[in-house]
Amino acid sequence: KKTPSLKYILLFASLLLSVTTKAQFHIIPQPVSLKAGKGSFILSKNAVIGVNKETEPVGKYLQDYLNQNYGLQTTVKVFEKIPVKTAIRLNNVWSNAESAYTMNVSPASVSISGSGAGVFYGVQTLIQLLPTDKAPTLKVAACSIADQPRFGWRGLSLDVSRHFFTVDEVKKYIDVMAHYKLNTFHWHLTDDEGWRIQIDKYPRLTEVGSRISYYAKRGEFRKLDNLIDDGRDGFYTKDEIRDVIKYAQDRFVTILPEIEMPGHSEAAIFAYPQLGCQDSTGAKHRVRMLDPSEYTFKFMEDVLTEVIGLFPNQHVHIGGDEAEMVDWLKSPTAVALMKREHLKSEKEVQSYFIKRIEKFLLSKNKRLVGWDEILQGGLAESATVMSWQGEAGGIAAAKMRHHVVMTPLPYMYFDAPQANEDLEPIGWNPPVTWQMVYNYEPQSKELTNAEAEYILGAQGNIWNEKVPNAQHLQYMVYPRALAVAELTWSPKNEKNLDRFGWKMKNQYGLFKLWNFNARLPDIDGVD
Ligand code: TNX
Repeated sequence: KKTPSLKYILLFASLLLSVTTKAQFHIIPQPVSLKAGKGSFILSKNAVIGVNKETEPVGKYLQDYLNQNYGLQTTVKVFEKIPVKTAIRLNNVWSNAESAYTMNVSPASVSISGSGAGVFYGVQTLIQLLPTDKAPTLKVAACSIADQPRFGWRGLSLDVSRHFFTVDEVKKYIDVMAHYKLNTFHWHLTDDEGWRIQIDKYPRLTEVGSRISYYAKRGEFRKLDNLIDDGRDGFYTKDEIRDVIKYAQDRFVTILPEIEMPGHSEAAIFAYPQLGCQDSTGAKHRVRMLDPSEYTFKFMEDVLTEVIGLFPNQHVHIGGDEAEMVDWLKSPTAVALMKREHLKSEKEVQSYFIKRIEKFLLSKNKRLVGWDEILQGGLAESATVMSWQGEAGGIAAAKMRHHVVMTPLPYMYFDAPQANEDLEPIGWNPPVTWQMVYNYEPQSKELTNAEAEYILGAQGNIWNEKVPNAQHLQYMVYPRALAVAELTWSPKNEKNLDRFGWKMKNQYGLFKLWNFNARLPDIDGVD
């Protein structure tokens, strides 16, 4: 018998080595560049986390994480120049690439450098490399990583109108988003089924508008579909909103508040009937549409003024979807407005409405975001379009040199079941699998390179008509949100469905550690 030549033995050994070393790095989203090193770093009790003044909050965040999840005590020390022998070093360095970081893990230490959010993202990468079984030895495989995001908008929405979620539940949602480097939390705060944000000037919005299930039960309100007793009602006080904003800021998450208009406004109209579209007899013939009256514009501007006072980010979402515009044709206010402003159709009334709100937002230094219906009748000058009815609206807007966030049906709709509908009857759209989400590409082939620059990123959406509690919410959104994280962060040429599935499976331990109820597909059985 011939013995295999040295060449083959070496080849086999190196293959084995590459498989075993690669196998340790199940990072989601996939970093831009990742090289395995030799050996591993052991994070031990009382390790020092060396920080600069700028990275101190992130150092404390890591310290809290290690304490809460592993019961491991560490010390955060502030230095002007962090000594090289420090176990974990979080260095603030200048970089012109937003959110970029580098991470080097050697048997002696972990060094993370970046600017702004970069160090925070490096810490998230480190967190994913820690074992998840509460093992006494926290071992991290040596490696060197250089990383930065592909898109600036890596979003996830939450509808708190159809079901109310508590501050703690919202925080948990934001916390897990941030672990996967998602950075935009779209907070759908108002809709037909409930108004969820305190507005001082109009107290009935929350006194009445947030207690819709109570009124529905007394028969004073449109009967809601599938009325579920618990979890329908509630609202956030301004202090609670500020608390959530701070919590998100600590995790480099921006909050995009959404106040719906001119449709989806049943809760507001129930609280302030004068807002509602009237017919010529003065009776309200529809309950969901705002009347385009001076009262309504003043009301909405007052509301937005208070919203802007709370949320420091640049964008405000004003909804704009599914307006029942035919109602306006019966409204004397709308008919008079059409005459006065020479508007030829109800779509032009909608465009007038949105443009007027945009003008107001611009006067406050804010930019308007709206669902793709805002294209109808003429798009407001500097509006950002969220493309949800497929990609057509987003493509049209990008060609007009408007910013776009891609959230198209079906890929980004997490109210759909994730697998066979018989197994998961909850939801009304056909199933959207994690594979479908993962394969979505936000920069459509129909765009030139210059037009594609207007795609800010993508976002997963969840609507909660049929989502009764936080456990179910977590189940609906994850693991599909992991696919959003990778497709918005990682380079296009790093897309790899098999590797992603394998990495996803390696997150299950983290979900358990975080007590987070994600769906756990059987990857080997490809479910
Ligand atoms: C349409 S998506 C809506 C939501 C509903 C959803 C149900 C969008 C902009 N509007 O208000 O919850 O359908 O799938």
